[in-house]
Amino acid sequence: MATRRSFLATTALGAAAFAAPSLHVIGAEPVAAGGKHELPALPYDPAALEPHIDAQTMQIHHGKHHLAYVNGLNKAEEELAKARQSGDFSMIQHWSRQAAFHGGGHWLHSMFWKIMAPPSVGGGGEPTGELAAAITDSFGSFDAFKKQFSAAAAAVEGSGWGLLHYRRDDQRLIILQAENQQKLSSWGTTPILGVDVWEHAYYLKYQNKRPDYIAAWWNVVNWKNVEANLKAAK
Ligand code: MN3
Repeated sequence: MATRRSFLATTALGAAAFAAPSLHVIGAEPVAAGGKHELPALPYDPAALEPHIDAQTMQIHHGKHHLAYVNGLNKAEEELAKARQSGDFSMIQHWSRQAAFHGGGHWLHSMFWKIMAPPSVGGGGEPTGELAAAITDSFGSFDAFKKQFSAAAAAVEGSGWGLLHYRRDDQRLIILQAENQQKLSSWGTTPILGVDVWEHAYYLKYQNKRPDYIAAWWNVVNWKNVEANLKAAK
């Protein structure tokens, strides 16, 4: 990425792009030289989202769980490269599944950190501008959207995510669930907001009370970055 940034900084077009909201707000950062995926840094201190999300949860979630998805994705891609070299595809089912699971985890967590912010620097409240208009168009009102999203996230069976997607075909926002990191996906849609409802995201502070965690999570949503995601998805 350093190479790309250096390149962009030296061109007029790059200077304009660099001043705009991050081109990589959504999902995973571009892979570094050598083609390996890397754990992105948290954009704030692990304690910054307290009291809504506690520091220890953030440290374990980012430093252990997200890292495991990065490593798992790299491993799956290495094994698929080996299979292409050897011509032995006997494990193709396994490594394809691993690539989807860990790739989904890396992408969604990379988005998740960026769509949150401490309330003191803009987290929480309600969206404005283009995003607010899109939510009203698609769901009737922000309140109706919030209720549907909260209900969908709370009702995910087992581990997964509540996700707001932008669908290019009809320019609408839709709410979907994901089980694990990748099941129940649709096509032609891009997630722009997500809440992680795996137990590792809330168990230390909220125990079994997933709806309480979701209710608190709204206080740290970074609507400016969600709006940037919407613009990037278009
Ligand atoms: Mn997680």
